[in-house]
Amino acid sequence: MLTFPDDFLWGAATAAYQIEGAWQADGKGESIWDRFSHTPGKTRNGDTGDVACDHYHRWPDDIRLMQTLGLNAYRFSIAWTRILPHGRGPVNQAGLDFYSRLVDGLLAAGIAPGVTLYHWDLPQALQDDGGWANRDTAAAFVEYADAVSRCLGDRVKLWITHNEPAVATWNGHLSGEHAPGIQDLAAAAAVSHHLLLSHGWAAPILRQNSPASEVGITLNINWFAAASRSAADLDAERREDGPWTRWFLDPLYGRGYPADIVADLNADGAFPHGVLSYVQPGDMATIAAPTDFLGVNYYYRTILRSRRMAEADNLPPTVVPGPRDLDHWTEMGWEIYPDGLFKTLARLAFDYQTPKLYITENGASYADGPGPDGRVHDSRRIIYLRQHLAAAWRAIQIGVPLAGYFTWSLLDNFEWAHGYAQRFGITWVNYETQERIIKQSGRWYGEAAVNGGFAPG
Ligand code: IFM
Repeated sequence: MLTFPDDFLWGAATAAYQIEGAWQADGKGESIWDRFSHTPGKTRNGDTGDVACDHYHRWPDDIRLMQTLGLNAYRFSIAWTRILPHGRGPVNQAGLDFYSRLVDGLLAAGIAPGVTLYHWDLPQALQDDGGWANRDTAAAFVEYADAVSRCLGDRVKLWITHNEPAVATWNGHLSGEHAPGIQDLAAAAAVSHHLLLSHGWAAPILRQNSPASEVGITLNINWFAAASRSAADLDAERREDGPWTRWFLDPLYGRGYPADIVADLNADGAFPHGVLSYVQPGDMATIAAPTDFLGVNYYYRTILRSRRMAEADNLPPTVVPGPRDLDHWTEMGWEIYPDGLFKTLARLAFDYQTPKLYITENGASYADGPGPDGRVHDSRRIIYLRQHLAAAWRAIQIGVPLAGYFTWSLLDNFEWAHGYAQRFGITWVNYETQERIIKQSGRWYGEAAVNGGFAPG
């Protein structure tokens, strides 16, 4: 039996835009994801989060689902536009009431609420003023954090300021595959800084309004590995891990922005005034103020091979393709590599000396739906969860301060640019009828939660 600590959090995670629907209900304003998904060609099949899992109306059922599973924690995000429809200004009480009812419902069910304040759905009104590239947006975030934590601060256990700022930065402002769909390296760099700055500014407010809670941030940290020990391949690894991981981790842990990546970016020619021209005195200390925990979203490994034929070449590294069978890769095309979770947790604990860690997301996309018996036999997801939880358990054995695990996701949901084509849930959702069916993986995970561990498979 792999037994976890008694107070370990066994949870599931979701995000507002991916499950709530009700995109215009009760005074909610428009977000950048509303605008983006309503723009033709931006998401697969033109899918939107307009209805999604209709969680806005079905949340009592979804709490019952978690109770049936035996979970003791739930991580969800708040839609900024329900609270401040235009980003700042008067509070929309109906929006706050919705989350207040949800939190009360969770507590009544014995489930600890963990709130993410920003899971990518910026108010469109703030985007119209420059979005995260504009420093004022960080100040608006503080107003929003204050309004939410004044209301929920007496009941929330975990506050996560941001979810995966790297994705909001690079996918939203460099590749443009996510909202707001911008492709501008200089803007992206400023966005990353303002996201981190807003975290640093909001953390003390959250602490003040919610003294009994823990405050942190969630980063997506996957495992990057060089295809060989050659200098060129090691450099390819550095060039991926740098912007995706160290660019965010290093400032948060007092190391400043990594000098090698600053140099790479400067070499790009996109920064006439230098890469860090948007950094003001005091910012780095604000960003590095200690937090209670770091949230880690881990999914896969990427193996990198250099394409540089000569030192002067500036070709981006290439990803080494794998066999792509579904026993080794999920339907997202992500390699299954549980050891990467173990190594990531060890890296964070031993290199960055993080005080406490939560795995705030981990899971797999497989399309399995109900079989003739009405059940969803998603055995590959069970294997994925078992292997990753075993890696987490091993990390605890070597001294990593891991305090909880939230699987992604409680429900199948809107997977951003992939629309509804990718299903990550431990609960299957029929998007026509909104019926929910707990998958076999959900049953397995629930049993592990209730027993505080599981037999190694
Ligand atoms: O669905 C996303 C989530 O919103 C953020 N982390 C990764 C998940 C799967 O892609």
